[in-house]
Amino acid sequence: MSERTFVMVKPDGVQRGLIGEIISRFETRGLKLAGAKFMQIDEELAHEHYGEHEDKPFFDDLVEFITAGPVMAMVWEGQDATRQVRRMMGETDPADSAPGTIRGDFGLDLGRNVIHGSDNEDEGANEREIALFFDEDELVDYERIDAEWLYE
Ligand code: D4T
Repeated sequence: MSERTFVMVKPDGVQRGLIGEIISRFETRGLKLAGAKFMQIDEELAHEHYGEHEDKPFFDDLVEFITAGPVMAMVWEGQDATRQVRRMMGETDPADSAPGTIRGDFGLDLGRNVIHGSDNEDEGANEREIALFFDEDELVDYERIDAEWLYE
């Protein structure tokens, strides 16, 4: 089933020049870009986005890191998009991520894991995170010209 998923290149990925490489991976996989916003996350948005981790010992460092520089927030669309993006990202800890995954190819440290993607284990996370970062009129509805060659 076609679905939309929220994806974000974190400040480390932006600073390290990985935006293009990461977008390219999703594009060539066949996913469709539905929205993109290059922006800086403020404290308030960081607290909303990472609210589930508020009580964790790493929370303050996480907020400091995610607000430390610009991020590339995106919405990607396609069949099983949420799960496929998560598989392409690798594990939360780059050290446990297989080569070939984004974190496995571009990261070494848990606190610098390059990319975020909504988790469908977390009920409603996609819709919640998309709404946190995008207005509905910032998302674009169109067909990729190769759609009939991507899907049976
Ligand atoms: P995000 O949300 O950033 O895509 O990561 P995950 O969905 O893969 O993992 P998560 O929510 O469990 O962790 C959020 C974020 O916190 C950092 N982190 C996590 C950390 O710095 N120290 C830790 O011990 C953990 C568990 C990494 C990702």
